Amino acid sequence: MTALRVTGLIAQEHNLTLQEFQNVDPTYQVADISTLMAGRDGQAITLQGLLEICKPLPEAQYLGLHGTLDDFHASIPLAAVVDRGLIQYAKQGLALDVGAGGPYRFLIPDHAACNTDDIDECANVKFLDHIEFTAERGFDNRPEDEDEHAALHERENHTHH
Ligand SMILES: Nc1nc2c(c(=O)[nH]1)N[C@H]1C(S)=C(S)[C@@H](COP(=O)(O)O)O[C@H]1N2
Ligand SMILES: [Mo]
Repeated sequence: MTALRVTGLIAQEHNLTLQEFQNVDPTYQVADISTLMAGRDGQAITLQGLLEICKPLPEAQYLGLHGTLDDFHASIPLAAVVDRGLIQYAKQGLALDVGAGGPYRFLIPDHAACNTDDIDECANVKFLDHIEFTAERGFDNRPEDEDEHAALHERENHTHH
């Protein structure tokens, strides 16, 4: 079972397993993601829940979202997503498989359209296996314009669908 590695400016590093996600306090559970994001489904914890577990240091200002499988990364200001970010860990109660963007996925309700803002749809990082808290903006290879974006989706269609 793949764990989510959480590192950086936090009290203690973590390797969160599916079971640990399932056992997170109900306060931080989202049993049905579609209630927050139309058209999506599955189970998540809120970013608030992750912060409660990992206790970031005051210097932690950015969230590094790493998808190792396809080498996709985003680094976004923590403050901008602190009250709405989600970490999806399951679909229909089962571990998220790669076809569904697993093992974990970052999701942002009310994100901006691709390439229009820091907090855009592109930051809904799939294949998420590592979250890193940093003081400064970290590595980010989200597409920067429409051409890059189109090329990325073209690649996606060949490799993962
Ligand atoms: N690991 C990874 N996550 C990713 C991407 C990617 O190529 N790799 N594409 C991003 C982009 S550009 C968008 S717009 C959304 C698309 O999410 P969807 O396939 O669920 O619609 O996923 C984002 N997350
Ligand atoms: Mo995107």
